[in-house]
Amino acid sequence: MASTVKDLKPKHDSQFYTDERSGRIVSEENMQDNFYKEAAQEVLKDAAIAQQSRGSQEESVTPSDRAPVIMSNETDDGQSDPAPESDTATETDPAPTADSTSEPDDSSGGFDDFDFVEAYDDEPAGFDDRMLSENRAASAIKCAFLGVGGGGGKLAKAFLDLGFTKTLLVNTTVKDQPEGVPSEHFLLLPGADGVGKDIMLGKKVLENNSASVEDTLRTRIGSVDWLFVLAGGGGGTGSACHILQESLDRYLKSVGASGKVVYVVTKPTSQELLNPTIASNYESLSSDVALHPHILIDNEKQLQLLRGKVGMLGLYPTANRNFAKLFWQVLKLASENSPIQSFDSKDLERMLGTTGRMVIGSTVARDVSKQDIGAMLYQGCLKSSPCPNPGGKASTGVMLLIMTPQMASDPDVSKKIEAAFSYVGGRTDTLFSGVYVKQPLPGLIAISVIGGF
Ligand SMILES: Nc1nc2c(ncn2[C@@H]2O[C@H](COP(=O)(O)OP(=O)(O)OP(=O)(O)O)[C@@H](O)[C@H]2O)c(=O)[nH]1
Ligand SMILES: [Mg+2]
Repeated sequence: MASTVKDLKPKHDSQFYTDERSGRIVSEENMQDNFYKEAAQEVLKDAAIAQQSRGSQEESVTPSDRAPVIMSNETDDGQSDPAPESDTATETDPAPTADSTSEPDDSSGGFDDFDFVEAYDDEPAGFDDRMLSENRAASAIKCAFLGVGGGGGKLAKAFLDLGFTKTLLVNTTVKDQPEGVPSEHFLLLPGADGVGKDIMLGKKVLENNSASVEDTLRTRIGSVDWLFVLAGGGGGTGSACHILQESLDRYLKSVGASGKVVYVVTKPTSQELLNPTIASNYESLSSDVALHPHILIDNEKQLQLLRGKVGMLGLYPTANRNFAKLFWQVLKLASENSPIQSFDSKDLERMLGTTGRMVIGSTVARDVSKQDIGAMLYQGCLKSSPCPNPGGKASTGVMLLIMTPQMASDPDVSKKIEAAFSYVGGRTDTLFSGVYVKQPLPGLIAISVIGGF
């Protein structure tokens, strides 16, 4: 078309023109007539050439059918390229049109009869290439970790480092993202660059993005039974985490989970609690999670246990790692068989599902010949626990003992172990216990979890 316009240059005045192709002088009216005729002929000629070059398969395709594709593939000289071939746009597909409301194209003939074929080629529902790989860390239950806010994210990273790949960190800023966390484990929520300890803003941002969190859990974490939500109490983001409860429940339900959301939240240090905002944020979080299964980590107690052993920089990373390893032992031992007494996944699930607060701790008894070993193990677990002391009688308890083969074959030790179980059993309504044999060990190791207060 463009070449036809160039050929028809005005020669005289506005009423007569020379048609340079024929050499004849034509009136303006005739010229316009000829112009449109020639233009139409040119278009038909172009279309015929294009059809030939595309081969016989496209004979039924008219230039107008091709229009949107041609437009998008126009080359510098104004000529149109054939539509590019790709895996998704095959020759049998009607060319995509800009107008989505246009009538369906019947020219595809019988190809619609086979449009089911690709549906069977698809990956099964639920597959997504953003899906995080299965946890490498051994565990009796299928679980995931969701860290909310700066402290929550750092705690979550400690589990990721152990091999719990089903870990996601959610925050309102990238600034307190722990180092060394691959981006696929991080979800940045838009709406604020951190919330500066403003729990109301934290709740607003989390609530506004709850659908995105839910969706990301489904696409990256997928099917798990238990979801551990980790948060630092006192800040504005982590302390707001409970606002996600409804979305988290919906996610767990949608993947057919048999477990629940379990919160792991930290209590600020004594120094931090002097600040009224930190204190009220923490109060708000602890009352939000009170009626859910939860573990409270006492930062003051935890840091006191480490001060003098670890420098300032290493305090939280070491505390986080110690807690993650302790908790992991419980998840892992429940997956192991014992020749003596097993604590199985059902016992673990009963423990984790208990409403209220849980206290987890461990201790080592180097001298197993002592008479009061039962009391020693129980008190030792509480004393060296990162959690605040239990308040009242526990409804559920777990006592796991790990001993060497020598200890396991010593009748004297066996008697004392019985005493240890009855000591703890008397302090909880239901006690689950397990005895595992391993070596080398620094002594008799006890891990206890008591909960329901
Ligand atoms: N155990 C533990 N506690 C931490 C860690 N980092 C921070 N905390 C605690 O968590 C509290 C809240 O801090 P952050 O988690 O950084 O706060 P946030 O949730 O990001 O909230 P904003 O920064 O206000 O948006 C702090 O006052 C600390 O007591 C950590 O690595 N481990
Ligand atoms: Mg923060």
